[in-house]
Amino acid sequence: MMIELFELRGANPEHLFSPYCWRVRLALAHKDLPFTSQPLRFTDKQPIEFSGQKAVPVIRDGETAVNDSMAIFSYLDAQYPQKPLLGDAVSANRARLLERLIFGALRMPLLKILVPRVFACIDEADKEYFRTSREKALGTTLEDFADREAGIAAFGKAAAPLEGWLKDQPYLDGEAPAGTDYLIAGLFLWAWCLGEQPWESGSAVDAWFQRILKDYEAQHGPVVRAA
Ligand SMILES: N[C@@H](CCC(=O)N[C@@H](CS)C(=O)NCC(=O)O)C(=O)O
Repeated sequence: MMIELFELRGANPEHLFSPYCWRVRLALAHKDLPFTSQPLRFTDKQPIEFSGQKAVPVIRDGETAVNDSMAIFSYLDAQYPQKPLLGDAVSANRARLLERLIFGALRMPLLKILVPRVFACIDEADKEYFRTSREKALGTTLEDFADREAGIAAFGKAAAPLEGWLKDQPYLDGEAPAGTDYLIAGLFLWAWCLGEQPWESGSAVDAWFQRILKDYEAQHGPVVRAA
């Protein structure tokens, strides 16, 4: 049986933008694993009840359910060892450390840019839930939290080490892409699919992102992007 991927959708069921769900799509494409997609709204919780929690991505592979993008990477490496994402214990641990560091630095700047765009593109049925849950988590209104200019400036600073690294080699993981590339590219796809590009065209980071996007699109077709 084919792997099923439960993932977040916008008002358009083909509009995917969750950074965590993108990580898993990129990882499945990396391993050439076919899958079927179950696109869900934030408020569609029943279809993932079997996973024992309420967040996507979730994959179902036969009898096995796995949630959390990092845990899914580990599962895929254990079950489908071709083209490792995380590699041996030492390298997997380093990927986790990098994820923590880079994610910590990029998430808030991206949120400041993207919150209004997420709100605009989600289904009507999700709007109240998204506003209430996010305003509680952020401690302020979506409108007061959002700050596109500040977000873009902070993103540029936070991404500077990546820019330096990618001037010297094509992928974060070296000559070929692997887990760290997808963990971080998921964040870039979040922005991209919501119609933003907070990095400079022609930068090393841009060239890296475009390589990953092109490889993915060669396998799965064009990515739906908000205007
Ligand atoms: N640590 C999880 C985070 C997953 C997550 O936060 N997913 C969001 C979508 S981007 C979600 O499903 N949220 C559920 C909700 O807000 O009710 C992972 O890496 O997969």
